[in-house]
Amino acid sequence: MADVITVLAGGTGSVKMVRGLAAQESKVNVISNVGDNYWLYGLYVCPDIDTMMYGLADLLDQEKGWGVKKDTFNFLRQMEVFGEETWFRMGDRDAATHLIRTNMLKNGKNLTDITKWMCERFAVSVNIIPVTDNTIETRISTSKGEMHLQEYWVKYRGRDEVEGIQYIGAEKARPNPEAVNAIQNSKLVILAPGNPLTSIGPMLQIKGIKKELARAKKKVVAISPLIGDSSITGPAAKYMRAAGIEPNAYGLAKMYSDVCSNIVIDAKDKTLAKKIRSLDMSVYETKITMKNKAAEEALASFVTKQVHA
Ligand code: FO1
Repeated sequence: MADVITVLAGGTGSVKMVRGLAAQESKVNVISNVGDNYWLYGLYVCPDIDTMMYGLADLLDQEKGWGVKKDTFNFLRQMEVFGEETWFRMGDRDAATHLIRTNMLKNGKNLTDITKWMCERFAVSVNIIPVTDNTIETRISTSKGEMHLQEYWVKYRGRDEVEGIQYIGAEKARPNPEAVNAIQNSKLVILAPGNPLTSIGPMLQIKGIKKELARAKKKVVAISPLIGDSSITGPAAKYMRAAGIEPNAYGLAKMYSDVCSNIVIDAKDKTLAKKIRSLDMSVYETKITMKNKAAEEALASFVTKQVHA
C-alpha cells in the first residue's frame, strides 16, 4: 500500500495532529468536516477547513485556535455601525478567505476545487479534502430551541444544556470521491482527536464515508480527545453526555467501534484499556496532550510507528 496517511479532521486538536504528521510523512490527506460551515453577511465560512489551512500555513492564531494571527477587525467594526450582529469575530484577513470562496462558489466552482486552489495560494502541501461538496449543517437542540452549532457555541457560549444534535443534510450527502479514494489508498487512516459529535460525527453520518471506513476498519485508528471524563479542549464531553455516550475513552471507542479497530488513549486512562479491548479494539497508551510542536511530532510518530494496522 502506498505510503499515504489520511486523517479525518475538525477543530484545533486535529490541526496539531496533522502538523505533527506533516513534519515526518511525505503524503498526508485531510478529510475535513463541513458540518460547522456557516453563512454570515452573505459569506461562506468553513471553520474546520480554514483552521487546518491556517494551521499548516503558520497563519493560525494559536491562542484562540481559530482565525488568522494578528488579524484586525475593522470590517467587523463597520458591520456593527451598520447594525449587524458581531458575535462571530470575523477578522479582516479571514474575511478575504470567505469572500473569495463565496465568489468562486457563485461562479460554479465546488468546495473541493476551491479548497485545493486556496491551499496552493497558502503553500500548503497537505491535501485538504472537504468530506462532501454537499451541505451538512450541525444543529444543536436546547431548552431554548434548536440552532446552528456556531450560534450555540459562539453566540450563546455553549451555556445551555444540550438536548440533541442533528446533522441536517448528512443522510443525503454524497461522499467526496477524493475522500473515498484517500481512505482506500492509505496505509493508515486516523480519526483525529476532534470532537466526536461535532467534528468527526458529521462525517460518520455520511453513509458512503461510514461504509468505506468500516471496510478499512483494520487500518483505522482513533486518537482520543479526552482524559478521564473531560475533553482536553472544548465541549466534547458535554456533547457526548447529551448523546447518551459515556464521556471517556471507552465511550469514544464504543461510538467508533463500527469503523475503527485501533485507539490511542492517554496513559492516565490505562484502567479503561481492558474494557476497550473487549470491543475487539487494539489499545495504545501514550501522552495525548499536544502543548507544543515537539509534543505534536511525538504523538504523530507514536501513531505511525506503534499502531500496527
Ligand atoms: N469561535 C469562537 O469561540 N468565537 C468566535 O468569534 C469565532 C470566530 C471564528 C471565525 C472564523 C472561524 O473559522 C472560526 C471561528 N471560531 C470562533 C471557531 C469556530 O466557531 C468553532 O470553534 C469551530 O467551528 C469548531 O470546529
